[in-house]
Amino acid sequence: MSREILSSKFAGSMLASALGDALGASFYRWNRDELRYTDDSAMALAIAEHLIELGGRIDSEKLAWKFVETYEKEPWRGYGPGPPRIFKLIKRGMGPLELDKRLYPGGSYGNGAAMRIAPVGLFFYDDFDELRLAVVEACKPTHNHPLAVEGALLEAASVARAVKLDPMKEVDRFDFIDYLESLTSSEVYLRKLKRLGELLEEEHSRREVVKNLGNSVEAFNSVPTAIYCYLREQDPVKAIQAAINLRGDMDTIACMAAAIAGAHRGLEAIPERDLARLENAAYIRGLAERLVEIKLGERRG
Ligand code: RVK
Ligand code: MG
Repeated sequence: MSREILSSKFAGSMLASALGDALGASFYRWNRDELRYTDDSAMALAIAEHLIELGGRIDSEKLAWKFVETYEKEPWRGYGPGPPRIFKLIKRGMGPLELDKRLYPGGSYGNGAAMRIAPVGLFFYDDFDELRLAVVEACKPTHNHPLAVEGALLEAASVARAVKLDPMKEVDRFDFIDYLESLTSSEVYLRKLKRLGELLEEEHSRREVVKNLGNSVEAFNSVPTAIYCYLREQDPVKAIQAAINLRGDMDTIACMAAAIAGAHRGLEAIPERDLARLENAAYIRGLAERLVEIKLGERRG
């Protein structure tokens, strides 16, 4: 793949996911001129900055502190209930890892790990073993339930797979689902991956899609839904619209669906007029480009 295409895919994924997050979050707001993203993108950008600072590695302890710093700068971004409580415990010296296990039995299975994982999927797109290790590290500060980690792995692996696709061609949906099935062992994800393949075969009502795949904050009720929206539409803006139509935790589902679609189609698939309204778009694009430079060995962290 040419450098130009890789660069377009990294930028396309990070900007589309922030756009999906912001459009999903602005749905109920009267002022839709300004597109403001939420905790999903704030944390994804923190991971991207962390990868850049460490020259292409994830260190879970340092990342936990990075999340604390990111939260303290902008606590109003709309975080889920768990992370702010975890950040307080870390500040009190109780951490910095796996404190979600004090809040939820077995740790959190919220979608908060999957929603922020796209930069990991991009950076490790060509090495699945590295990707898997980096996903586990990126989950440790806040989401240690196996279903959260598996959801984050499925999202990251989807982004990675999409980077490898020809931006001008349609994805083979069933090949994509087979690949994801080969990565997961848990009953709920296997069942939902199978079901989403069936749902893609014909038109279904919103109610039926939500009933089968879910649209709520648990990883297993949103990651398969995001993959469904991507595979159905394949274009970032249409995938975002499909996710918003499902309501529920639509900012996060749109964010995750668009991260995959943007990695497939690249920056060119995102309309300029939307990017012009997205806060920090130039900064996000710059981060994506620095990730490419580190990936290609053009610069160190
Ligand atoms: C508003 C039982 C569990 C659980 C477990 C449930 C923000 C809890 C973000 C918990 C994201 C919720 C979204 C979210 C999620 C998790 N047993 N219930 N073991 N583990 N839950 O608090 O960062 O939007 O009801 O870790 O994953 O943008 O409150 O939050 O879309 O899942 O919230 O889990 O964020 P948390 P999160
Ligand atoms: Mg959010």
